[in-house]
Amino acid sequence: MRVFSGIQPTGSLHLGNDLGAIRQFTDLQSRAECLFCVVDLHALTVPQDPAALRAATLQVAALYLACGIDPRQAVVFVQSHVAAHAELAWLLGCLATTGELGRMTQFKEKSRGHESVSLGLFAYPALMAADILLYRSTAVPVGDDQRQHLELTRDIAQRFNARFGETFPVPDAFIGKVGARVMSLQDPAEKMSKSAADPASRVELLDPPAAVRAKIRRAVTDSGREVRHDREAKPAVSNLLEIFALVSGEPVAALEGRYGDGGYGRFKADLAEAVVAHLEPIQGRYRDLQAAPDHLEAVLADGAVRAGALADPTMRDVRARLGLLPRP
Ligand code: AQP
Repeated sequence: MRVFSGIQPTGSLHLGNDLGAIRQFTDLQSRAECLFCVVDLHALTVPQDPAALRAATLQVAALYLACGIDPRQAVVFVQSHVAAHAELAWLLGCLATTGELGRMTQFKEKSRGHESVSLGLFAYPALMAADILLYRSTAVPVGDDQRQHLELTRDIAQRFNARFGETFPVPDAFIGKVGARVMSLQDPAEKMSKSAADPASRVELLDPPAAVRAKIRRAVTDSGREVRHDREAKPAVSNLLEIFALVSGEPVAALEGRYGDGGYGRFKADLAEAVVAHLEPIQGRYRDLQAAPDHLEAVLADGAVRAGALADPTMRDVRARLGLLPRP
């Protein structure tokens, strides 16, 4: 199994990124060949401040390590350091159609209300397909929101193989059962997101304990006082229960049993402490990495070399199959 996944440096990582994606990365790294990427080219599909993008790219990479990704096991690198991502995105973009790209929910949501958006935002799924197929990846751990993009990657891989001969494995999405869709603390109908306007909607991995406690105290709940998991009738409380289960390791049923109809006050206070305890070691390791920036730089330099070496043979093969002349 070869695993590829990435996170955009579009803001500060939150519990959704951690529980939906990074947790799966750390689970997989000891039993598969893994590549984990900071997808900075994806971030450019919406306007970015250059200094903020640079800082966020390093921050995501540091948080990968702080959350437990081990660069001796997994290849950790920055997307723009391997130029083949952009080249393959162009080639695969010539196989994707405007009809299928226009149907992508993320494109519709991010372009809503704008008269015109970047070509990059429209072509985002072709770049994502390139990221994955460049390494002939077979499994892609992602949150549920990326399911549709992954389906398109599979279609593009199959189309390429059918036209030009068997080149790419058709990758499978690797989506966790719980945590695949962590919802906003302010609106359980919306996913928790880095770029949502209200910072109270998410717990960021680098939030200090006081901020975590305040955000969870202010999190919306449902009517009634019963702590029960029911996504339909109690979407807000169900979301909090899932977060609690994931950060504490206790099953949802055990938490329901403990808090039952005792109201939301004690439940939220204990949830806040469980989240603070979950984040504390991550933040400690993050501070250590900040204190030794050379280490992170070396990890990313090594990652770029290792990723480039895996990408080269794919690109040689793809160019030849498409009819491009070999490079002189
Ligand atoms: N709320 C979430 N619950 C579970 N998983 C999530 N992921 C994101 N939000 C949640 C997963 O995290 C990985 C990285 O996501 P991304 O940064 O590439 O982009 P995204 O999915 O668009 O995440 P955000 O936070 O909402 O970013 P912005 O606001 O920039 O668009 C992916 O595996 C994703 O599924």
